[in-house]
Amino acid sequence: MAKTILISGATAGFGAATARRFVQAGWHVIGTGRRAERLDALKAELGEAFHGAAFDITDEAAMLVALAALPEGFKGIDVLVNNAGLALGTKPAPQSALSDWTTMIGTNVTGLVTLTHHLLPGLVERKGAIVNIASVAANWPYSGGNVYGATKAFVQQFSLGLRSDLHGKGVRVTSIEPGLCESEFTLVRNGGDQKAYDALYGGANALQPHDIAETIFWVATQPAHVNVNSLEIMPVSQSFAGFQVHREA
Ligand code: 8X3
Repeated sequence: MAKTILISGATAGFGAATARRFVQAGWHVIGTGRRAERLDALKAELGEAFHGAAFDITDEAAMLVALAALPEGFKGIDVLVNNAGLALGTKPAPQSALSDWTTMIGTNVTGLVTLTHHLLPGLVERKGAIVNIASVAANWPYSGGNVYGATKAFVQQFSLGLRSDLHGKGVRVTSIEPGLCESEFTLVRNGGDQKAYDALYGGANALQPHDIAETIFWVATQPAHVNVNSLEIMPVSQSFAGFQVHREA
C-alpha cells in the first residue's frame, strides 16, 4: 500500500518540489497551503496521488476541518513535513515591524506546533516520521535575522525535544536547516522586491527547491532504525563570516 505524506506549505518552493518528489516515488501526498488555486494546479499536474488541503496554518479551526475531510487513501499519515513558514523583513530589530515578528511567530512556531499536535497520535500509532524545516538562521545569527532566526531555532530545538519525548515509540524526527535557496521565500521576505531578489541570487548558484526535496526524500526513506537528527545544508557559495566588533571613534 502506498505511504502517505503531509507537506505543509506545498504551494511553492520546497513544499511543491517535495510534493513532486514523493508522488514520483509512488507516495500519496497531501499538500496544504492558503492558495487553493496553486493546490488545484498541483493536483492537475500530479493527479490522483495528490490531495490539496487548503487552509491557513494559523487557522486551527480550518486546519481541523481540512484534516477531518481527508479522503480515503490519505487518512493514515506516515510522514509529516512541517515546511510552512516565512521570513518577513531584513532590517535590524529596532527598525523591524512588530506585526512582521508576530506573523512569523504565528506561522513558523504556533502553526507548526498546532499541526504537529493534531497529527502526533496518528504518527505514533503508525511509527511515522516528522521532518521539520528549520534554517541555517537557527545556527548562525546574522543582522536582520532576529525573530526569523529565533523561530527557526525554536523549530530545531522542538525537533530535538520531540525526539526525546518520542523515545521508544519508533517515531523518527529530523530538523533540516537549509541555507540560501532560490525560491519565493526571498520575494516574500523583501515585500516582492524583484531587484533585491536578483541581487541576492545573482551569480550565487544557490540551492534550488529540488535539492531540499531530495534531502527530505532521503531522510524519510532511511531504514526504520535510522534517525537523522539534524542536517544543515548550504550552497557551496555560502559560508560563515567572523564576529563583528564596533569601535568607538
Ligand atoms: C533562510 C536561509 O541563508 O537565506 O532560511 O538566511 S538564509
